[in-house]
Order: sequence, then structure tokens, then C-alpha cells
Amino acid sequence: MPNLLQGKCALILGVANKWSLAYAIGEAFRREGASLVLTYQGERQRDAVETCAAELGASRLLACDVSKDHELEQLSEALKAAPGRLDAVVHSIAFANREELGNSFLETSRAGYLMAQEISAYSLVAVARAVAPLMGGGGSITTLTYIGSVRVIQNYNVMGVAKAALESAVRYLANDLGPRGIRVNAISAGPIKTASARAIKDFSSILDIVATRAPLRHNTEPGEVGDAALFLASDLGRGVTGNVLYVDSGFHIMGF
Ligand code: NAD
Ligand code: IMJ
Repeated sequence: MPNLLQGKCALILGVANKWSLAYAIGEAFRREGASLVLTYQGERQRDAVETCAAELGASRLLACDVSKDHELEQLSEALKAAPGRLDAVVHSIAFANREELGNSFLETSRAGYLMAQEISAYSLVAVARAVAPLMGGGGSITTLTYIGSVRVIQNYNVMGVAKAALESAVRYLANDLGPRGIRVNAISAGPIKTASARAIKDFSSILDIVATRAPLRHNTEPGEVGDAALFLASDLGRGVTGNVLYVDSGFHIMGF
């Protein structure tokens, strides 16, 4: 079923390198004919994301640190100039201070809590507000979440609470933007070895547990997340909003 996004324009935030889930989503969108605009977090990431943008055939690369209101405003202005409208937006961004992911949740600092919430949850609200004016006639916004929002996952801690807020924000945004034909959804992906996961203690054993216990008996692949995001961004997902779609080999349905 080719060309699901022919003639459509997608903005993807969160490509850091070729292992990023956002990169796999970009590949799926491109395969189906979308033109892509990518953002990078800051100068330190610029070169690496420039390479990714070239590989993905992206038409534009723009700077956007989501913790900075003026960068979101600049992004919105740059997008109004070109391409002038958006059909799909992907928010694939999370951050917490490393020490908050190692200590017990009880030790979470006020600053660490607020940082995780700002970058990993509030940024979806800020991005949605910045892009909604470019989606006249409708569109789709998709974010990435993890099962640590609803279950206790060792070390996920402050990120789990931030993902719970993110998933709730998906529902409130879906309600606000639905009347304008803008759908808002989350994909809850199984664990995948990206830069954000590589440094996590015992990550390999988490991968082994999922591959052994999940109904489909394999680890989630980036391409599976890309194709789910494609469904949500395309007209095939036209009836779906406010949803958290698990793309995790079915792991989330299991007891013990
Ligand atoms: P990644 O490190 O490749 O992507 C994280 C991105 O967040 C990076 O591109 C980084 O630049 C960006 N970012 C962080 N702070 C930012 C800021 N202030 N402004 C702009 N960008 C900022 O890792 P990933 O695994 O691809 O993560 C993408 C999303 O997928 C995250 O929301 C993550 O929680 C989610 N997720 C990952 C997994 C996994 O196992 N890898 C599983 C489920 C959900
Ligand atoms: C992250 C921490 C603890 C357990 C984890 C993860 N598991 C998985 C992740 C089991 C799958 C990856 N994930 C879903 C994330 O959302 C990661 C977010 C993240 C990762 C880092 C590492 C480097 C850093 N800050 C981070 N902030 C957020 O300094």
C-alpha cells in the first residue's frame, strides 16, 4: 500500500542519530511520499542531524530546543514561510537528569522533577500550540511514550511520572484540537537500544525479558514504530485520536 503520505508534509522533532525512533519514523514517512522537515536540539547535534536529514531526503532542517519559547516561535514562523502547512507532526523527545534515573524515585529532586516534566511532557503542549495554526483543515500529532507511565519499571522513576503527564496531555490536546480536525495520539514503544536507552543499567536484560515473555516473542524494532506512526499520520488513522497505541510485541497485556 504505497504512497500513504503522498503530497503531505511532516515535521519530525527528536532525530539525534540514525538509531533514534524519530529517524525510523522519518524513513517510513519518506517511503510513503511525505516531504520532511526535521529539527535539531542545538549546535552540538547539528552536524549529526544534518547527515540524517540528507539520508532521509528532508527538505528543511531547523533548530528547536523545546525548552525555549523563542525557539518554538521561530520554528512556527519558519514553517509559515515554508512549507506553509503541515499534515503531520512527530514529537519524539524526552529528557531527565541522569542521576534521577539511578537513585530511587523517593530521592527525586524538585529541579529534576520539573526538568523531566518540562522537556518530556510540557513540550508536547508547547509544540502543539506552535504547529496547530499550520494544520488548517486537519492533521495529526504523534508522540512517543513508554509503559513506565502506568507500571513501575526499575530506574524509570521521574520519567515514568513525566510520561503519565504526557499521556494525559495527549487526551486533553485531542479534546481541544479535535474540532479543528487535528488528531493527537501516542505510541508506547517497547524497549529499543537508542542513545536514550543505551546507557541504562541492565538494559540488555530488559530486552531479554521482553523477547522471552511478550506474546510475539521478539523485541520491538524501530521499523515497527515507524509503520505505526505512519498509520496514525495517514488517512488510515482518521478515526483515531486521544489514543495510546502499544507497539511492544504485546508485552503490556501480560501479568507475570
Ligand atoms: P533519542 O536519544 O534518539 O531521542 C531523544 C531525542 O530528544 C533526541 O533527539 C534529543 O536531541 C531530544 N531532546 C532532548 N531534549 C531536548 C530539548 N530540550 N529540545 C529538543 N530536543 C530534545 O532516543 P529515542 O529512544 O529515539 O527517544 C525518542 C522518544 O521515544 C522519547 O520520548 C523516548 O521516551 C521514547 N521511547 C523510547 C523507547 C526506547 O526504548 N528507546 C521506548 C519507548 C519510548
Ligand atoms: C530509561 C531509564 C530507565 C529505564 C528505561 C529507560 N527503560 C527504557 C528506557 C527500561 C526502555 C528508555 N526510555 C523509554 C526513555 O524514555 C529514556 C529517557 C531518557 C534517557 C536518558 C539517558 C541519558 C540522560 N537522560 C535521559 N533522559 C531520558 O542523561
